[in-house]
Amino acid sequence: MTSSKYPSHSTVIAEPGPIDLDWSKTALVIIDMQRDFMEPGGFGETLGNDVSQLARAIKPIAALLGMARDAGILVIHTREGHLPDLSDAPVAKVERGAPSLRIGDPGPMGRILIRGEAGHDIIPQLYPLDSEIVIDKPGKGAFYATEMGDLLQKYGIENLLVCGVTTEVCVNTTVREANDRGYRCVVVSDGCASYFPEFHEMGLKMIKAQGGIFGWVTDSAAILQAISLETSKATATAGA
Ligand code: TIU
Repeated sequence: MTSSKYPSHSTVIAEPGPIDLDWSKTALVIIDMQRDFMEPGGFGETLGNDVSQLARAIKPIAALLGMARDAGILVIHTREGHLPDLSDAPVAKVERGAPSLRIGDPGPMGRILIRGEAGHDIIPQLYPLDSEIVIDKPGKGAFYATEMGDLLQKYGIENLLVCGVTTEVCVNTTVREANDRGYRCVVVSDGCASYFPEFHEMGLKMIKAQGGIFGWVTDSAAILQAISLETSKATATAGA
């Protein structure tokens, strides 16, 4: 937190219960909001998916991103993708299923899911600032074969606000990896989306069930409200 206009911590209404977040120890993690998943002609569509299902997550994430930038909360973007020579792409992943184009094949946005190609880039609406961290990951989880763990330690992060796509694949995998490493994960329901609405619902339920077996689930309004409520309280106290 670099701005005194925002509180140092807030209680966020969530399921299975409220959670108090120290914003200086919290990072906003935006998973794989890449053209390859969000736009026609990319990896998501080559797998047979209706990519329009994911667009609903953009606005809520943009609101959180604006808040985080304003408040000085650490922002981490991730991108799933592979090196041009595919040396970090397991054959078992490349050969999976019957996509119309495989990882590495040339598509309308460049080679499918390859670093440096247009399709691999983050969508313009949520484009990272030069100052923000971008983690390139070869897997579904943000910790596997990346610098994620070291970075979170370096910044003293204990809590993750997680959003992005898709709910049941890269968001869930990342939350499970983070939970095992001791991070409190708060997943933003309207900031996540899936090609399968029923998987989105169940993906969120799995996280918050059993007393929050992997973490908490909230929505973007609850986070924004928690911050603004605390801000107005602080303003009222300062003015009293
Ligand atoms: N296919 C699908 O739902 N997701 C992925 O392959 N990667 C991410 O979730 N980012």
